[in-house]
Amino acid sequence: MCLQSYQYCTVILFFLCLNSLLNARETHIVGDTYGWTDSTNFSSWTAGKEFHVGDLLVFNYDNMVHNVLQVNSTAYEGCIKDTYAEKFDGGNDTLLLSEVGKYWFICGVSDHCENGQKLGIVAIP
Ligand SMILES: [Cu+2]
Repeated sequence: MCLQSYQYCTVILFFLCLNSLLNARETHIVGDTYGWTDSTNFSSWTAGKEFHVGDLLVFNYDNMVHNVLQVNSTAYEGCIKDTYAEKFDGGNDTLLLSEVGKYWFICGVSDHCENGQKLGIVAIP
């Protein structure tokens, strides 16, 4: 009985290790080679992708023309630019998906958000 449960634990541990190897941190370049622009369709960019806790999001853009605002769902839907939680304007910004949940980003410049420069993702375990 004792031995059996030990073996059971070993098997569980093995699969946990395998699982964490398979879920190794992934880096997602937002918009791929197009980057974070107002002419990229981010709904099609996210289609079919999985975002996991521990993954990185990289926003590449011309910081004279764009920025990245991390916002809530209301600001995302309505392109509200003055209630952001975080603002990035480096032009090459890396963001860690540190917890499970939804993440929303918009560009705060001009009417870029209204024109579709917005990104909503869900990070899963
Ligand atoms: Cu922009």
